[in-house]
Amino acid sequence: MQYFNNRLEKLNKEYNSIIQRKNEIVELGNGIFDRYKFPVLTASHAPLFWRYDLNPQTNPYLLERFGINAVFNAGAIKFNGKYVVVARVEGNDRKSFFAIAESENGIDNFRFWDKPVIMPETENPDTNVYDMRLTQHQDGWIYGIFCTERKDTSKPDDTTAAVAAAGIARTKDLIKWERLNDLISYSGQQRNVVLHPEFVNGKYAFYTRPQDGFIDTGSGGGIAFGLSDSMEKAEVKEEKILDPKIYHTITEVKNGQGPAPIKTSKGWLHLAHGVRNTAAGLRYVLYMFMTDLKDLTKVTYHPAGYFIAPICEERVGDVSNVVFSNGWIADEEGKVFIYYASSDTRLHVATSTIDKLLDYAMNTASDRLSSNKSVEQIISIIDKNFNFK
Ligand code: M1P
Repeated sequence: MQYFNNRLEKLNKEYNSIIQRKNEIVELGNGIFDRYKFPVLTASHAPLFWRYDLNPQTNPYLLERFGINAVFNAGAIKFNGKYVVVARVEGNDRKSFFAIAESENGIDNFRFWDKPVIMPETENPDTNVYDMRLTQHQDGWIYGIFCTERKDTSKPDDTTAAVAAAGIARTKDLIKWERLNDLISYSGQQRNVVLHPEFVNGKYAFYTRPQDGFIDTGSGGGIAFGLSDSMEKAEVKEEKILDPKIYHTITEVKNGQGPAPIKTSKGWLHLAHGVRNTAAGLRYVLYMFMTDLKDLTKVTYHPAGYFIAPICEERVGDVSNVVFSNGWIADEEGKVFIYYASSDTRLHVATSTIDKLLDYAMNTASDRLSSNKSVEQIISIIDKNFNFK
């Protein structure tokens, strides 16, 4: 009993120190956004009462009974005045599930709600669910669109064969979720599907990511846009590529929409991820672009290269050299909280403002697709600085 109590006291102390620690901005940066010293959510943020049987009669050694491997890719929303994220929590058993954590200020003291989300299933049960994008839609519902992954039953002997589709659920309170049919599309599999917050010509609008296989997006493609008459039976008959993958850029292998875009007076601000291959494996970075307020398929600004790439500790984890984002919050004061995960392991926040992000998106040159053109670009900045007195 003494052993049990000592161990519990130490575990509680460690947990509380993580939950209560203050976060702080890492000085200087690039001016576009601020990074923070500590991740906002990690596996260690999972409450002890999720992981341990706390009864000394049934668990005298106080052994962990349900290990949490990682907490990462989170949808985000400002809800009842709190900064709320719906994180992808992955157990030691490799299954992901959704759990909600909230914070008063969006940068620290995130605390999980007592129980993970109970997500109803369709007639075709999910094997694994992850990467929820939250959209507060004009129709009054909060939608969560996520990847549902199932065994590819057409290849029974291949234990790695899987099918990815877009699962859809909606809620009013983030507690009770109504599961709707998965999105029907006609371009193979889907991951990284996001619901646009407004009706478009009376229809629901989706950002999709057509892909030939479970991992590979195949030839062509990119982030696409399509319309559906309803959410109850969501079906996108036609997907129009709005942000294609491009050779020798950060999106050469694949890309995907991040969270739902933010509406500004100058256009819709988008956050997305781009993937390229390297000798060390795939490298995921985040980038931004803007679309026209009226024509959502028209890209108006597309700064070259990445917006956030993994650095330092962020570069290492279960899937190293990855940053991924499926959640951001623009608050009433014009501050933007970008929740990004590093290396499929932990969740961070970066903060900026709408004004700074617009300045970045509208005044950073786009990728002109050759070394020569990049040199022209940097020389134009140098010359302007030399002539500026
Ligand atoms: O492992 C990196 C990411 O891989 C997938 O993203 P994408 O479909 O664009 O390749 C997702 O599984 C994502 O969760 C993961 O972070």
